Amino acid sequence: MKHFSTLQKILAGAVVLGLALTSIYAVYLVDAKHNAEAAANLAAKNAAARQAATEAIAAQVASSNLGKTQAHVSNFSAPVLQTTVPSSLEQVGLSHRQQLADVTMGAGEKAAYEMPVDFIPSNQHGQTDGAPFSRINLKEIVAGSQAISALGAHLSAVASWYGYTDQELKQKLLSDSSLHVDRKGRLLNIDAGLPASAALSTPTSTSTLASAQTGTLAGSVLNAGTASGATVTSAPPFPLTNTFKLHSKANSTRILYLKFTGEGSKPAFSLDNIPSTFNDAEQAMIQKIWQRVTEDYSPFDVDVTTEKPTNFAGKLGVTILITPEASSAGGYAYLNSFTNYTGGLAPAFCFPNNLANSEKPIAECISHELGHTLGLNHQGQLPSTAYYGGQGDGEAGWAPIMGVSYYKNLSQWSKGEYANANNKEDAFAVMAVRGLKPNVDDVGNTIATAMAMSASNANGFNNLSASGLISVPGDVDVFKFSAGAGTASFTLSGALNSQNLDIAAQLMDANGKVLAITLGQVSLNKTLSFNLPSASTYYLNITGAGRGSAASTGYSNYGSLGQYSIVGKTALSSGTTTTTPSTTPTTPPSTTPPTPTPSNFTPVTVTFDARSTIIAGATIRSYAWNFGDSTAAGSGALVTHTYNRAGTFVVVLTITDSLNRNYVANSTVTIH
Ligand SMILES: [Ca+2]
Ligand SMILES: [Ca+2]
Ligand SMILES: [Ca+2]
Ligand SMILES: [Zn+2]
Repeated sequence: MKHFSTLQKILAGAVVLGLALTSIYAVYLVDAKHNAEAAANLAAKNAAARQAATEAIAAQVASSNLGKTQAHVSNFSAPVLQTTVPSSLEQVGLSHRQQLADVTMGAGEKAAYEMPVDFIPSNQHGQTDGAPFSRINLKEIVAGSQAISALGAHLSAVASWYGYTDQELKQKLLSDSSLHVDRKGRLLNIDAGLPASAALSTPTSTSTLASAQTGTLAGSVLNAGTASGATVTSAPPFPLTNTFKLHSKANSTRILYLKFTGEGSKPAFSLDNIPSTFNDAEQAMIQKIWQRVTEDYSPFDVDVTTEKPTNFAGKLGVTILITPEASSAGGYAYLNSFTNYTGGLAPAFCFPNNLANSEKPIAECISHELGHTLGLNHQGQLPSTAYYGGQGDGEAGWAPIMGVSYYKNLSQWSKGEYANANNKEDAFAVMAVRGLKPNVDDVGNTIATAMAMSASNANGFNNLSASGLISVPGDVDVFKFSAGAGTASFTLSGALNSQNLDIAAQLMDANGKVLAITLGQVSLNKTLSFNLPSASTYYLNITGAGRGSAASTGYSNYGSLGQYSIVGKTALSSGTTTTTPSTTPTTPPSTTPPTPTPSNFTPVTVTFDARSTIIAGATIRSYAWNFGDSTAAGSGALVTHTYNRAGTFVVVLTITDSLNRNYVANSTVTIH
């Protein structure tokens, strides 16, 4: 097939020098005039089709007179020929997002989503008495204007149950095609999934290596045959025996149960088509998904758990089922279904097979659907975007959880502060009505109520540590420590996986005078260093920061909440150290296994190699690398980059050729 003869490929590799190997990826470049046809091939709707297309292309390339060797590769993004250089992953994801509103499903298929008739979502006050639903009997689950006409005279009762005026409910139904009314008049959102073609543009756990693995690959690993030979294992954050015993706050009376084990005829979560058992990779992904959802809900007094609850007395909550399903939806949830917890059928679902079977989109889906169960509606943008895709770039690229957050690293709760937001409801106020309240503050907000950091005298230094939670906007956690004269340095880190907190810190003296602040650092995590003038007691304030313009480029501190840890080092203060905290935390310690501190982390240098790239009929003018950690862009066909912290990073390579055409590919790198 002659039209494939101009297909070329980029092989781009990652060689880790040091502790860990990261992902290997390749992308096929497509000559502009054949782009449409090749893109159609590569946008095949499932992995099998994509693999077949890949092999067909590779075979054509191999047999062409260009003499390129075939390389089998397992982790590459769909090629995207750009008309402009992408500034962010957002542009890569744009075409996918535009498909988000297009769930095509028959009424019969939707009927499978219906809850039993006795299920009552709570009303605008969080109550379930006096519901109108027993009087309503519609023919089928419907959306949009069909829903309005089907509800007919019942529309007012349904609207007022949910706290909307008639006009508001009509407007929601007409502007958000995901909003449905079931046969009993109950509202549910049926959300679109992630197209299979987007699968590899989002972080996955399939490209991670355990830090224990020390193998070093020399040279390019991207020659034929070697790419797929690089065995990659996914390290679980916790022992495998704990996979279904994870609790973020076991003693809470509020429950968010992430059910991966199936329900009735709905199979268990599975990546290997063997739903009866969970292999190591599946368990690792479950654990990491739990970490991500836990961070989104960490500000609240709620137990995010993978363990089936057994004691329901006096508890509010909801179960979300994570199960593969043959439909085009990514997930769905009944509005206000977070209510008296009974252990009954799940009113909320995520379908991993329609979420690229990948950690981040599955986790984002879970947090989003749980948001619906807590009363939250979609956050879109006027005039006609149902799901807002966010703004900003790189590590601090931001999206609202109730919009679509697959394509941005940082997902937070929002009150619609971005330009032209169609929904400015205060997410925390809405969730509070359902019974989800912020955690009691763990660390005092003032010098007078400061908590002493843990301190230990080792290696001639005073080693400090602390951890905590920013639980509401404006929460300040003040820590105190004693130190001698000399340099004091601190590393401030958010949750290890998918932090929501953009940390800010101030160092103060005993009089409250500010000595140093974190300012202008690109990372969500921060460092702080200062030469203390004398032996004394000092204070460190931690809070959540905004960044850029909440209207256009960044976010306010509204959703900049979450878990953090601090490690520090100072000169010894007159040979003694303080080890007793001055106050006892009012919140019992979480049963969450401790987050490893950054002090254990050794920077990892990664080599990216795109030297084998050829573009037919043109020469390559430039290579631009966005390493995904908010550091400066790299250039050249062969680059090295040092990651100074653990995390999963989306690496975007943009190539510009001599005809000013731009090509972009991306992959994820996970650093342990
Ligand atoms: Ca998040
Ligand atoms: Ca706090
Ligand atoms: Ca505080
Ligand atoms: Zn939704």
